[in-house]
Amino acid sequence: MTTIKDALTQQGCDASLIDVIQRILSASKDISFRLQQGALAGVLGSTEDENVQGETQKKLDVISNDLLKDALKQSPYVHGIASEEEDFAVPGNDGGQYLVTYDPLDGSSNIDINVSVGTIFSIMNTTGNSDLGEDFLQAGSNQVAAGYVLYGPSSILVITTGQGVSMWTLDHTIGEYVLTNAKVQIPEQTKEFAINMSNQRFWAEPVQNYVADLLAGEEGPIGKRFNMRWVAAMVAEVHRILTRGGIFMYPWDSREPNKPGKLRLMYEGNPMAFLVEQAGGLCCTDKERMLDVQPTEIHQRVPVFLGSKEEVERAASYHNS
Ligand code: AFP
Repeated sequence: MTTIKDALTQQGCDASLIDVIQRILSASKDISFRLQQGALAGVLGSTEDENVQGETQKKLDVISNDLLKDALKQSPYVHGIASEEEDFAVPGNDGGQYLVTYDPLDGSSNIDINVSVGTIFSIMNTTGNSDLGEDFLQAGSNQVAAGYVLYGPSSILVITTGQGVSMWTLDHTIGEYVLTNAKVQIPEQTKEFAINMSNQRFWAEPVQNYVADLLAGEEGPIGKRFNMRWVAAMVAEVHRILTRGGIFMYPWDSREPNKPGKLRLMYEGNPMAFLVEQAGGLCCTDKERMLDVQPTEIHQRVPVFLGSKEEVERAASYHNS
């Protein structure tokens, strides 16, 4: 049986990067178990606290964040950590080579209704910048690895180190991730889109026009009928798209006009963009390729359009016209 360590070694990853990834996976197994225990583990519901995003923290947000942070801080190879649940960058080991960003539990508003959530992670090299916060501000094209663990009916790891995308299912009988798809490819075309339609009146005109044309179906300019999905967990939407194609959008909207979108660049947009591009899809903002965005702050937000190549190109054309 191919282990994740074998696969990463075959992809040319050095032992230090494999150590970091294995620590993330170790924490993910603990998170998976606690989610499966659900109410029995006494971890459902919210805390009394808010994170830097101004969002109420679920108990499992905090638990998952601490599991990942504690695991990574024990690695001699981790230089720093940035998490959705941490206000500032967390120092690791001064001599470490890698910077790790993560969303410990994406989609956590799904926890209490027993719907899929996930851990999203991204790994870059330190630039040697003595200011740790500044060190993280690298374009997504600098990532050396990225992935997520989707905690659904099964727990599935999806990962890339720049040599394509592979999927691994957690076998709880042996406590290991087992290879279940060695080369993930996103279909270039799709008939499925994902967006939170309740925000329709707040979108910019190009998005209103594009989605209206999706809804117009066979009689509209796109000339085919579309289906819609919305799981309210980016990690589940991306997994569906990696599995059968589609387009996922979280655009800017006028509810909070000073924010470019809801999703965060460093631990949602960039890792998902790396995965989607490596699987033959596209990922962009309303202006540029996601992996080209030059970050200005760790928790910055971006509008996100990602998925099947033909459909993302079509959506981008509405912004260019
Ligand atoms: P939570 O982690 O607060 O549940 O937000 C999840 C998320 O960041 C992303 O995973 C979803 O795609 C998106 O927000 C859902 O946003 P809406 O609740 O506005 O639909």
